[in-house]
Amino acid sequence: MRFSRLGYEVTAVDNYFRRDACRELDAEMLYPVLSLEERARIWHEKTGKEIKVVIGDLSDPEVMRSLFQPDAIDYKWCVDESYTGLPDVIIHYAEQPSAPYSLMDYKHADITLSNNLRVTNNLLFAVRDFCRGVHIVKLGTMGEYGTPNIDIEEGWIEIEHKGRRDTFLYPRQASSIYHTSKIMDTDLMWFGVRMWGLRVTDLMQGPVYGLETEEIRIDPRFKTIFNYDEIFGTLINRFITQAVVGHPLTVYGAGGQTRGYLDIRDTLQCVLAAVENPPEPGELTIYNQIMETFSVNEIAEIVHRVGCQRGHPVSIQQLENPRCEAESHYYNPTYQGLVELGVKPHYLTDESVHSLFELVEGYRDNIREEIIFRGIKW
Ligand code: USQ
Repeated sequence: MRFSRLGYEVTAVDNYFRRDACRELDAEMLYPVLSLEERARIWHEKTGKEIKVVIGDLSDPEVMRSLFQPDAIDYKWCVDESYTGLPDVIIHYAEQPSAPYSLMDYKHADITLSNNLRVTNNLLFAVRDFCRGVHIVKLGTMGEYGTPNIDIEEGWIEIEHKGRRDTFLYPRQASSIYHTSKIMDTDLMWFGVRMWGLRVTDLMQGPVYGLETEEIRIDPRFKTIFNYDEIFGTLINRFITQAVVGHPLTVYGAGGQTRGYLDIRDTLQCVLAAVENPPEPGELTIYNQIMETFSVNEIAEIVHRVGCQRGHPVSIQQLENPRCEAESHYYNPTYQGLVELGVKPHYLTDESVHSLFELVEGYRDNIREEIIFRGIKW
C-alpha cells in the first residue's frame, strides 16, 4: 500500500502461510484481517490505485518462475508502452518468521527450513534466468549475528590475519532454526551476487512493534496482522497485550536479553529507503534495521509504568527461560546506514507506548489469555 500510494505498480504474492499457521496452532491474531484480494479491492475503491494480487506458494519453483513470464500477470493497465511486465524491485518477505515455531518439533523445523531456503533459492534462479538487473530487497534479521562479545558491524567485518587483510560477512551465530535459516538465506544471496552479479539489499531487522501505519488512516481495514501469542507475537506487542488483559508480563529468564527494536512505521520507511538506494550489480548491501536497543527488563519497566498510569494492574513475572539464549551479554550494534539514507526514527517513548495501549485496549475482548504462554522449549 505504501509503494502503491507513492506511484509504484505493485504486485503482491502470498500463500497465507502465517494466517493458516495461526489458525492451525490456535494462535489467532488480535483482530481479523481481510484477505489480500479484499484489501486490494478496498484499496482501489479508496485510492483509485491498483495492487495486483497473486495467491501462490513460492517454494514451488514453477509458481515462482511463472511470475516472471511476461504473460503471467495482466499488465495492460500500464500506460507505459516500454513496460515489460518484469519487475524493477522484488521485496522478499516470503518466509516463516517465528523462532518458537521453528523449534516446536522436527516437523516445524523442517517446514521453516524448506519454506525459507526454497523460496530464496527459487527467487535467485528466477532472477538469474529472467531479469538479472532487478534489485532484490531481502528481509534478514539481527538475530543472524547473535550476541557476540564484540561490536556488531553493519553486515561486514574487515579481518587481519597473519599480516593480510580481507573483508567478510560479519560472523553469524543464531539461536534458533528460524534465525539460522536466515543466515543460510544470506549465504545464498551472497552466492548469487558473486556468481551472477545480482543486486541485493539485506535488511537485518530487529523485533517490530506497533500497528499504526499511515494506511490505517485511509481505512482501518488496512491494519496489518497483530499477534500476541507465544509463537508469532513479538515482545513489545506481547507485553502491551498482557498488560491490557491483566496477565503478568512474561519476562524469560533474567531479562537481560538485549535486542534492537523498531516501530512498524520505521519498517516501512526502511524498506522504502532501501528500494530508493539500490546497490550496483554484483553488490550485496546490508543494513541493520533497528532504531534503538533495550533489554527485556527495560521493556517490561516501560510497559509496567505506562500500564499502571492507564489503570491496568500490571505485574512482572520472571519465568524459567524456554529458550536457550544469553540472558546477560554485551550488545553494541551499529545501525547508522538507514538513518543516513533519511529514515526518521519513531522512538519508544511513554507517549508512543500510551498510543499502542489505546489501540490494543480497543480489542480487549478479543484477547485470549490461554494463548499467551505455553512454554515451547528450545
Ligand atoms: N521474550 C521474553 N518474553 C516473551 C517473549 C520474548 O522475555 O514473552 C524475549 C526472548 O526470549 C528474546 C526477546 O524477548 O530474548 C525477543 O523475542 P521476540 O519473540 O520478540 O523476538 P524473536 O524471537 O527474536 O523474533 C522476532 C521476530 C523475527 C525477527 C526477530 C528479530 O519474530 O521474525 O527476525 O524478532 S531479532 O530478534 O532481532 O532477530
